[in-house]
Amino acid sequence: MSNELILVPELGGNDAVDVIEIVVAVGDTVAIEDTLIVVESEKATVEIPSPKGGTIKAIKVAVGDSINTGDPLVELDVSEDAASEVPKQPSSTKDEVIRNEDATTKPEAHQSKSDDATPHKSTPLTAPLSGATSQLTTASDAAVYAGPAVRRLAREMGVDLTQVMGTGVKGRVTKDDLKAHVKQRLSTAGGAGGLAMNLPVIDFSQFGEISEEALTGLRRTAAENLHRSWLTIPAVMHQEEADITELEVFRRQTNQQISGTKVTLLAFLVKVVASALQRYPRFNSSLSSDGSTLVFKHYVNIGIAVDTEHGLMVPVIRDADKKGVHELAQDIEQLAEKARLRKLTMTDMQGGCFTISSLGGIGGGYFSPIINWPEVAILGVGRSKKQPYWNGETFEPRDVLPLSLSYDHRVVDGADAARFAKYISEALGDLRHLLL
Ligand code: CAO
Repeated sequence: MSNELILVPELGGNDAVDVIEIVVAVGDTVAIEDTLIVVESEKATVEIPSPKGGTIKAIKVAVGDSINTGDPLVELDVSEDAASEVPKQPSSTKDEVIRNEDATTKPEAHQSKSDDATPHKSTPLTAPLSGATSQLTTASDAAVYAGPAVRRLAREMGVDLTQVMGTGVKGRVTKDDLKAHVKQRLSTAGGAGGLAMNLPVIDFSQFGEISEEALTGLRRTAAENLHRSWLTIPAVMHQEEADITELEVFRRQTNQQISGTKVTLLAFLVKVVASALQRYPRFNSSLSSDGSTLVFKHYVNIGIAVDTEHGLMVPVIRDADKKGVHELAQDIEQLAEKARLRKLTMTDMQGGCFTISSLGGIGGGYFSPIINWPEVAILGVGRSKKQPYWNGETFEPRDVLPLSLSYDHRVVDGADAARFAKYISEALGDLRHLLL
């Protein structure tokens, strides 16, 4: 046994690199080529292996340190036994172990620029030893058999690597394993919430007085659904405006002539969107969960976001395309009332094809609504404003409605979105478009 100071090996570059992970702890026994630390440069993540076997006596670097070739790394009590020890293999038998044939060669840093799922020939297929002291990786994570690129991706995604089933050589966790794990988590109830829970715990009381309120089941479910949509849908927001001056005159006249439920702007919006969904069927579709098929719906059910004191609810107006504006207004009134009294049933909230989120009664202009998965688009409606419009001869005051269309770019192209939004704008501007 002899104490040796292990230095940072040749890293193949002139610049300093940052220590992002320390995968050993004082007292750990390491074999030749076991990873000691992981460093990151602008170009790559690199595992630095031990050149000898032995027991870690001291660690000379910390996470976040900037280090160079030749800097002290660890103090190692080199043992003959440990020096000849076969690197540890999780979930493998001893005769399956793959090791560096030339244990006496100078260790090289193991570089992985993108996907390091396939191990380098001389890379030790070892899991880092237990007892990691890194702030970024938990001790149990460190015992998982995965390369630095996968570890980095797991950190970015907030995934606990110990929960991921490795399908690579000797049970190594690959990027595909990580993606499959995330996909599976997202497809189960609570998956997105689970990811959110990996965020660091912050004690806000250290900055001032606080109080707490537990999220209701409804708000938790909404949060999970919104988080899943946010994470999984590549959404684009398209802005359009509609001149609703004539529509508002017509609506007011209509309300003077009818009794009972008042016809609101939202009822007209539902009517016009129902027509747009029939003309542009991709907006009335859903992507299959494996992303290989588009499911077109031959019915038109439109969800309306309702603000309640218990949180956001989205009841669904069925067969909106078959209903007149007055009947739609009655449906909206009834569903909004049920939502506020918490009397909506599961059936009331299922089967939507497209959602309208109207904030116009409250205020606001353009905003970025989050798509209500498995739908592929949502229309956000702000408050109309009187604006000066040039009619060719003079400016005249017009009621202009801001429309924000978020759409899933995997399903809908930008040009389709522009046509869809333009149609809605034109139809709101002149209801005769519905007849064409
Ligand atoms: N511009 C100008 N005025 C508008 C308007 C708009 N875009 N939208 C509604 N108004 C008017 C209505 O016409 C009505 O005026 P009148 O009394 O003169 O007719 C008044 O504002 C109140 O409308 P309302 O909001 O009560 O009714 P609605 O049918 O337009 O909306 C509902 C019903 C249920 C959608 C609405 O009450 C609601 O809950 N909105 C919030 C939705 C929400 O929270 N979205 C965010 C989801 S993401 O967090």
